[in-house]
Amino acid sequence: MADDELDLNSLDDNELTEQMWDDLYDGLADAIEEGVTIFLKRGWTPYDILTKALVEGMRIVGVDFRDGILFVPEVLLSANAMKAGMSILRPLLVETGAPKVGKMVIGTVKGDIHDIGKNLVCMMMEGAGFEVIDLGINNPVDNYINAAIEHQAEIIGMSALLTTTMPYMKVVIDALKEKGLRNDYIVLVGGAPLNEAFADAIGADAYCRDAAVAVETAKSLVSRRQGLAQV
Ligand code: B1M
Repeated sequence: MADDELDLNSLDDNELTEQMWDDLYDGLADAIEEGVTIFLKRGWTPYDILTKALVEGMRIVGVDFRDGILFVPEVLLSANAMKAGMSILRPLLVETGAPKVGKMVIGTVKGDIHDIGKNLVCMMMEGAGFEVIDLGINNPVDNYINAAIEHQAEIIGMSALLTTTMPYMKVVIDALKEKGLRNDYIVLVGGAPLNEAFADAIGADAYCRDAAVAVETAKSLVSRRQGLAQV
């Protein structure tokens, strides 16, 4: 290590958390990987590392992006660093011997290429025992409907991060209605600009504020549906 290089191991938990926010801001993927590894060695849960170090760091990036202090190329580096950290946590979050509790197809809607939040939802859902079919980004209606039919999913999940792309969720739900398929699926929606009122207005089953809420909501709606099916 060069003399002027910071030894992340020497930082206490609070200092390391703040250093990781800085490293995420600066798009330093190697440093993020190192920080994640140190926290794991210190006994932090993958979920705490995700939410306290990575997601919070990305929130800070978002504020300066909004205010015109950071620009797309810099935010792409931050996103890249975030993904590097997530890739270490992914196998730990999805480790589960539990039988599959349900199947979800999920993707970011047409016109939208944000995928970090959706990827987090995928990881947490897999960790909770769901089988997840990840459709990626920029999905037109047919991608959701065809995949849901092909994989016999119970849940269709949609993510949107832009106010200009969130209305597309209604296009998907309306297409399900037109095809007489709406009641075959639980439709969950999420993404920073959404809220419960929007989810109600477009006819989704639920708005999920974050990945943990997505898991809880999916579990409760799937078990309610399975209960109804047995009646
Ligand atoms: Co974009 N961007 N971006 N961006 N970007 C936002 C969303 C923005 C709010 C930034 C800002 O101005 N503050 C703003 C949108 C403003 C608006 O619509 N009102 C914005 C903009 C304007 C843009 C561009 C238009 C910029 C430009 O080109 N001039 C452009 C659009 C490109 C496009 O999609 N067509 C653009 C591009 C990009 C990058 C490519 C540089 C990069 C994306 C990289 C990537 O995803 N691979 C990027 C990023 C990183 C962001 C911010 C900074 C961070 C998003 C993120 O990853 N958050 C974002 C600012 C912000 O949101 N604060 C911003 C962390 C993630 C963990 O949270 O995604 O909210 P989130 O996911 C949460 C919950 O929302 C929920 O659970 C997740 C985990 O807890 N959730 C779900 C999400 N999806 C769910 C689905 C579910 C359930 C829950 O289904 C069941």
